[in-house]
Amino acid sequence: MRTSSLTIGRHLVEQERKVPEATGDFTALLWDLTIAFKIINHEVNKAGLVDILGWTGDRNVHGEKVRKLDQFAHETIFKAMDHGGHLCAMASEEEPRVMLIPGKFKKGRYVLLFDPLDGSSNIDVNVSVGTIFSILRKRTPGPDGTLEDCLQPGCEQVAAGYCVYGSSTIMVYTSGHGVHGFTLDPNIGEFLLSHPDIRIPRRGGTYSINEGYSGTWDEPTRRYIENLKSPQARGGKGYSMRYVGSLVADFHRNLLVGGVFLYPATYKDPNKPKPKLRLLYEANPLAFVIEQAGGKASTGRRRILDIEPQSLHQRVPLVIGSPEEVDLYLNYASGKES
Ligand code: AHM
Ligand code: MG
Repeated sequence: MRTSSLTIGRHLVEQERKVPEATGDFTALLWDLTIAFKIINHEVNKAGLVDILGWTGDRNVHGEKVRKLDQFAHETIFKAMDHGGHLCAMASEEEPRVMLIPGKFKKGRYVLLFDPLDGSSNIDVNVSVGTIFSILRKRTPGPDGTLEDCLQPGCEQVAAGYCVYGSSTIMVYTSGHGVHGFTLDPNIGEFLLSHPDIRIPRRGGTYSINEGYSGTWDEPTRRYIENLKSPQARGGKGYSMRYVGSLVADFHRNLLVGGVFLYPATYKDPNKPKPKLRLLYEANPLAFVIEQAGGKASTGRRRILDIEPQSLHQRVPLVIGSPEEVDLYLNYASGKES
């Protein structure tokens, strides 16, 4: 049975009416994005039937092998968004430089940053993957977007969210007025409001971390996780560990039921901390969503949304989820708890 017949299109228009100075540009931008999500969803669902699994033979800016579906998702978003007249530039996890809007199209006043297919190492084995996006307002003069327009702290985001291509396809977004989730009804091809005004529980019974790397964690992280695993944790109720390996899927579960996701820096070399997740395409958009839902996001030392980005593909440690779970980690990180 359908729980709501409010389409994302109508929801966006209703949100727009609340902002007297809105031009409709931003609404149209988000609408265009939902079209890209539907196209990617269609292709992800065909994986295995058509020749879209496996590698392209190239490596991306991070030195990772590029999967065909990663490339497809990247191109789909670029092509869906380059001609709407709303954007002045885009940047993608799969592309080393800022991507400008082709000269033949009108330029707009927004910048789109995206991870086209997060968790893509899971594609070939039918585990959920997703797209993550972040929208900023242009702040430099001139028609074309610049690197400076992309390198804004996360607290400047106008909107952010993600789409999970999972057992059902769900898009979650915030434009600074709460967090809303829309499930794709495949029968009518529309995203329908299924999760209005999502609030993350203040505590949760789940932690998500790649425990295979425990030998490379710093001391506070090791002690924090040990504490979660003790039978006395959470007043004796204990924690469950859940780690899909797709940030977007792990994040979505914790957002709905409460919990914490951690990807700390790893220390194979004690002098060289190595974080993995990208500030602009992963940490910032999910931090905006979690804070709007009542949660927290930190590197362990500072709030994610306060970081001034230094480069397009900067990586950061990430601890994100229920506010009291993140606070507990921060107590360990600052030495208040040991
Ligand atoms: P990707 O954007 O290239 O897919 O990489 C990010 C992914 C996250 O989705 C996930 O949380 C993490 O990498 C998994 O990494 P690991 O296999 O090291 O645990
Ligand atoms: Mg990713």
